[in-house]
Amino acid sequence: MVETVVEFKVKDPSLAEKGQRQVEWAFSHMPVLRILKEKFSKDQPLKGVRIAACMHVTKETAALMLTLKAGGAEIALSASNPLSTQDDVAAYLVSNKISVFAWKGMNPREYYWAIAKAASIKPHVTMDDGADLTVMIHKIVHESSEGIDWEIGSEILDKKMFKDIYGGTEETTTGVIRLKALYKEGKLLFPIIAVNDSLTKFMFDNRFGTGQSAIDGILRATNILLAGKNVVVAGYGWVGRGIAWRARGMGSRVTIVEADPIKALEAYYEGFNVASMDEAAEIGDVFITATGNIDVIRKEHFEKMKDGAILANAGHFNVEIAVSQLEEMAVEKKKIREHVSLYVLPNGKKIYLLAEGRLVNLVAAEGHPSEVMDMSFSNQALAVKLILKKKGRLRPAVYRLPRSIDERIAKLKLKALGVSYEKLTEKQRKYLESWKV
Ligand code: RBV
Repeated sequence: MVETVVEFKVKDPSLAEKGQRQVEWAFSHMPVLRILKEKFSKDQPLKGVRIAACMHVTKETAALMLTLKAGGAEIALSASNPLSTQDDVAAYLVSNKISVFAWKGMNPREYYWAIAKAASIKPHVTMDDGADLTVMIHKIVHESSEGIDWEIGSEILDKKMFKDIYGGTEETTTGVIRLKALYKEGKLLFPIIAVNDSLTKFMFDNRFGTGQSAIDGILRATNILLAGKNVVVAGYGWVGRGIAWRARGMGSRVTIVEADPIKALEAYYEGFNVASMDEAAEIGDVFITATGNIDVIRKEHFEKMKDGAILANAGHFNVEIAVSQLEEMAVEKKKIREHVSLYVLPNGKKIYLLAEGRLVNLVAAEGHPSEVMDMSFSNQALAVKLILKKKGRLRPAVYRLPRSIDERIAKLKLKALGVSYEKLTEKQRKYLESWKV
């Protein structure tokens, strides 16, 4: 037998055994993905397909990668955040002949180098969380010569490597926004399936997943008592909603800051305090951003904050809290716990920043629980299968998965949970369809 050797760069390959136990734990909570893995093993729908993936290297992502591999795919994986990699999991994937370029604590150059290495597999399919991989590929093909990603990517990549791409998938809201912008500019090169936009993704992962994991990250980083605290949540999309409801459940007084008047009104009638960031800055003990936008908390807000305010971000990029402004204002900065940095302002006030303003749930905790990632990553696996089925027949645009896939995943999940749902009788179904003019 010929052994295939895969190229990789991880922190420590000897962590593989520990990683294996983590991945088995994740799989044991991912019944839908387990069913798909078995089916993929049998049918080999991804045989000979090369996938370049840029995802958080977690135990759940490992379960997805092993599912794709079971279906016959060849995979190269890089991290989608410099701090979110679980090093033991990365090692375990390498021991399974998956090409991984990821370790916790990469610097920006290493981060983009790793993405370029994953892209150099000459992919048929791309899989992204935040669109850094897809954007790098577009910069190489369009020869845009802009930014650190192009600079590093162009040392390793060549536009010819990307002529066989059938399509790509995108996991998260921010990535979908970026790719839709590329499409609008007329620059999108291949079809993208916005996995984020599946109902069985965003209603569960974004809401219950982030709702729990962001709080988990804040608690692991600080060990504060949430009961009685004034918690300010910026953004009342699916992520903000999840965080707000969970913080309320822990006994916090929750204030929502929202720029969309309809969402602000919704938050108000759901019983939350609603305020501008200017107002909220003065009352908050803990601030959590979940907007997808830049400078949501900035200089004028830091100036108004109470002594001891704690800041965390749950959005994909580290742009929501204006960290560089905080750095400029501070007269002193020091790390006081693993994921807590103290900034002292000229007036002596202390502000604590968690996880450097990066995704607190993936940096200070383990990301979303496996149970919700089960549905997100089942959507990913089926999206890859769909890209192959439709190969050459989808024009470059951003697509959603069909409703039938959402329903299939929901049904499998309900079955695994042992929950029955109601079936309409023929008479009921006809009744609903009988309203005509
Ligand atoms: N996310 N992945 C995990 N445990 O692997 N946790 C969160 C995990 C994803 C989630 O789907 C979200 O859309 C994205 O991270 C934000 O980067």
